[in-house]
Amino acid sequence: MVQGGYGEKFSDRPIMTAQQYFLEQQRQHFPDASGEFSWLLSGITLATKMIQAKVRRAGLVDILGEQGAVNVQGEEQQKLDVYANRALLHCLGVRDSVGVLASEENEEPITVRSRSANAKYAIVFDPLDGSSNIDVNVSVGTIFSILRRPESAPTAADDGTSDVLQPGTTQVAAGYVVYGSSTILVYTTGQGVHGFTLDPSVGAYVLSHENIRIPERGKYYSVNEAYQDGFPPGYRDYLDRLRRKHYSSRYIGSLVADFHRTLLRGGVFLYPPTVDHPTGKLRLLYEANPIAFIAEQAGGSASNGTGRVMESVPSSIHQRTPLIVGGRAEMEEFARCVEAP
Ligand code: AHM
Ligand code: MG
Repeated sequence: MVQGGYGEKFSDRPIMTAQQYFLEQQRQHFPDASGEFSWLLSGITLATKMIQAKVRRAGLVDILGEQGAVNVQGEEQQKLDVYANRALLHCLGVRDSVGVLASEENEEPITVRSRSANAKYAIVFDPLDGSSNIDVNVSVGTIFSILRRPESAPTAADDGTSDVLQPGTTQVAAGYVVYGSSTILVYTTGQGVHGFTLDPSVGAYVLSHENIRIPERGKYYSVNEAYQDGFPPGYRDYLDRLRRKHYSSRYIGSLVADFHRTLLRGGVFLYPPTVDHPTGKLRLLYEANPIAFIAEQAGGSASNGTGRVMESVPSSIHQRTPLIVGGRAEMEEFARCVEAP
């Protein structure tokens, strides 16, 4: 799956940067597109390069630890959370096609451009997912989802909320970046899932994983088993069945990293309802929906415990949801155990 390479010897395949790939895909699938969408995506690549540069220097510069504030979720903000949020707001806020930005770190959406005809998109994001892992050198990431703003006329009370309260099925693009052993950007615009590894020596995301497909069956399940006694019975039964089939387990505690492994190696990731989080912990708009879009585009699926995650109609920006996402075999078994036992 890994493409070409250009170490000592250039491969025959041309080096393809993320930017070139966006433009190429647009030319192929939307020949009349203006190119503004690719320009918008370049805001994400720029911001995530800035974030990864800070992550790579964590421990050397004063960026580790708590900021001293609590975010809208009631969680301690880390300095890197705050930096990552600012980088994305800055890099995306200056793109003309962006009208609204909504972040895990901000209570309300931010309208950067009122109803200008060009400002067609709303972007929701988790600037730094897995923050509890920052201080201990474990992978963290950024997750984003891009929506087209509805064309209906704005109301007086319109603060951008209606722009982002859309089901995941309306996403135009979604992706994530994992700041792991290398930095990788994975995204979809509904034309398959593609991965680009950051080459730090040239500062470019280079195509490394074209058309990723999630294996039909994997060998890992990924869940926080410490909460198992509080899972609904169907989930406990499901995990028992996987264990009887000799699945092994992996859990990092950073959704992006746990999902990235699941995407490449197969298996299933679950964050079920728990005693502390009866409606699940993960956020529908900027965690579950983008991950679900990528999983579906790679041949897998994602459930909220009762049906397809992307069909959930959101009623608030920071709404939580259970999330079960994985390959075909594991999701079919999940449907038999939990969705329609
Ligand atoms: P965050 O966005 O504040 O970092 O929280 C979300 C994270 C996910 O990355 C991860 O899957 C989950 O929380 C881990 O939660 P837990 O520690 O309860 O297992
Ligand atoms: Mg998160």
